[in-house]
Amino acid sequence: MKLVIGDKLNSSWSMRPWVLLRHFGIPFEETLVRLNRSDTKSKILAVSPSGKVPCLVTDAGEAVWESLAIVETIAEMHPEHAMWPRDAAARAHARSISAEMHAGFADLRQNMPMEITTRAPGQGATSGALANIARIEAIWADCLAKSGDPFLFGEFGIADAMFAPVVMRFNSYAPELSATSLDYAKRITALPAVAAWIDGAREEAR
Ligand SMILES: N[C@@H](CCC(=O)N[C@@H](CS)C(=O)NCC(=O)O)C(=O)O
Repeated sequence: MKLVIGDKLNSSWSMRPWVLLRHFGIPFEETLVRLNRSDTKSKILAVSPSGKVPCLVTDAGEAVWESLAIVETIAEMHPEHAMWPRDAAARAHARSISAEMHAGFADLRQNMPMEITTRAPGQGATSGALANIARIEAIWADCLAKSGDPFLFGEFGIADAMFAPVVMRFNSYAPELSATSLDYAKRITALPAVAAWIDGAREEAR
């Protein structure tokens, strides 16, 4: 199975399935397409009909695109791992917040882009971005209160992978956060799979 991704420095969508596969120790081949180059589009279109990364290419040669569809497919291929919570109500909740992340938070994305090595506290703190952050903090606080830590639904899973790039944004732009959010962000940053992605991004920045 092959995962086609963009630059680790700033391809927030690519980070999600990559971290998920890496965390659960699922073997995959990585193909990295450098973004914003003259040949970027043609290279991506050679595998991904949407012209976007990430794109998963299964062993049967089927392309799966859109990060949420990719993580759903990975979960279906590996039922031995609880990538979604086993409990039906928790699973519905995890799916809701993952879909909310996938479809929303445009102000945060636009004003605080994922640039892993950037440290610019206070930058991008528009009212729209701060409203998005308030909603994200409410989601995290609710999930963590119910799960009792360390991750949104107890063990690390798809919902956490969906929010991992948000943590990278928080690390860069340091918005004011609750202690609960800061602790969760620290746990995500320290997760070996996330640390490996960050290392890859730092390599790219050299
Ligand atoms: N909704 C898509 C977004 C994918 C996306 O916007 N990918 C960006 C990189 S992070 C991309 O492929 N950009 C290259 C281009 O548009 O040429 C997903 O969830 O996968």
